[in-house]
Amino acid sequence: MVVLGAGPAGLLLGNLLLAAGIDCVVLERAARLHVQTRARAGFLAPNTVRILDRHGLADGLHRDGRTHGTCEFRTADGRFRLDYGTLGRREQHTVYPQQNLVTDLLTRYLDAGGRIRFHTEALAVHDADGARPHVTTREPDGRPTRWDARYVAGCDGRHGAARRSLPPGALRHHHDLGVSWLGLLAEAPPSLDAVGYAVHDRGFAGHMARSPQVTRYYLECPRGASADAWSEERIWDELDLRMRAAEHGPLRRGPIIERGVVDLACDVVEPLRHGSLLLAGDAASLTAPAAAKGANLAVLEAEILAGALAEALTGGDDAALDRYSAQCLAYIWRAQEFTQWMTGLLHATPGQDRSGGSFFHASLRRARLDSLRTSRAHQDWFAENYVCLSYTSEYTSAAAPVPTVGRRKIKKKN
Ligand code: RFL
Repeated sequence: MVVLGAGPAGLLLGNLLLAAGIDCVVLERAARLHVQTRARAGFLAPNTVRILDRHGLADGLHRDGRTHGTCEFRTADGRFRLDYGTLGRREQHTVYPQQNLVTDLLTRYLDAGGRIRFHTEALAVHDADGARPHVTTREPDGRPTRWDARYVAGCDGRHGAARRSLPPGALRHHHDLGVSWLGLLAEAPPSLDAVGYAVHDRGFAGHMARSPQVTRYYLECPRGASADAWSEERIWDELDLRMRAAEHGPLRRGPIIERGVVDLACDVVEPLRHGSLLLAGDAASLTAPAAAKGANLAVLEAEILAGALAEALTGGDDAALDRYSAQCLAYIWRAQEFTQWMTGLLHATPGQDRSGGSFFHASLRRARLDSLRTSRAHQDWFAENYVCLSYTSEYTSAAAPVPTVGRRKIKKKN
């Protein structure tokens, strides 16, 4: 079994396969240090925590993570807070930086004897529909190498080899949200005890805690803008303006330690299985960061895939693998739908500035925010979708049982 990519999806899958006694190797293009320090997600859904708990992989997040259940919207009409942890299903996020989760998963995988090759770039997956599936790689010294495998898990993100190797018939539903964000990490404590969403005529601004020392900020910026064009002073002044610091209190400034422009886009590959090649995580679908779904989907899909692979490889039963794609796509489309809604809530719709469109759409957005501020039913709906991936009876009843790390090992057959 070959797993491409050592992100949350690939490393959780590696741990679960190892626990099932399935021989696997993880191939990772980047260096170990890069993988362990890449700052991205931070808001883990309760279902993600439950999955990691189920497999004994949540010690780090219980030790160092913090639960979080409030968000604040700031608009020209004032501000309001939603204690989403007390609404809907009454569940909270756990704030735990993705690089810490990746480090935990990698450490456990290596401690359990897992094989991983860093600096090894997968070039392509071959013969996924045939009798001799294999992966070709470029080794650290530049040599091409071939890895034969019964199954290949494509967990190598949106630009990885798995996506490039899809057969011509595979569908890629791509949707450009038409908005770009300057994503920033500031070496500064959070300025609010809530996720902050500022809706402003100059564009969206966001505030999200990562740790007591580091905070993520976002600034909507024009498409094609360069991250380096923004001086630190300009960034903080713009954040102050859009977050309405003069009215609601100052932001705690600090050096900007990371910056990059993200063009908000969503896409979904369909189906997620092509013979021996199975996609999970960002390789399967990309969600814009507005609703913090990407890492959570990656963990959910890795667990479902691990169970299905264990049944196929140790029990000789492919039924769960056959269901894998449809099962995950149900969650993916729900996450996409909410992300789309959330993106619409936070931005003016680009390209609608002509013929009074901008006023019309700004007014719709205002009405939507007002409904969220005043309607308990709307708030419950928001909380449920914000914090959860939809729980369907399908997942709880029909998912293949998943081997548990640190518990009884399933005997390996092949
Ligand atoms: P990853 O984490 O991208 O890992 C893929 C790995 O594959 C390697 N790779 C290859 N290896 C071998 N051969 C090749 N040809 C390869 N090509 C690539 C890469 O080096 C990498 O190590 O994918 P995975 O595991 O699917 O995990 C997905 C998540 O990383 C992603 O969805 C989230 O970070 C999205 N996201 C968020 N998700 C949340 O659930 N909550 C959040 O709060 C949240 N915040 C964010 C985010 C993404 C962001 N970016 C990247 C736009 C904030 C930001 C700024």
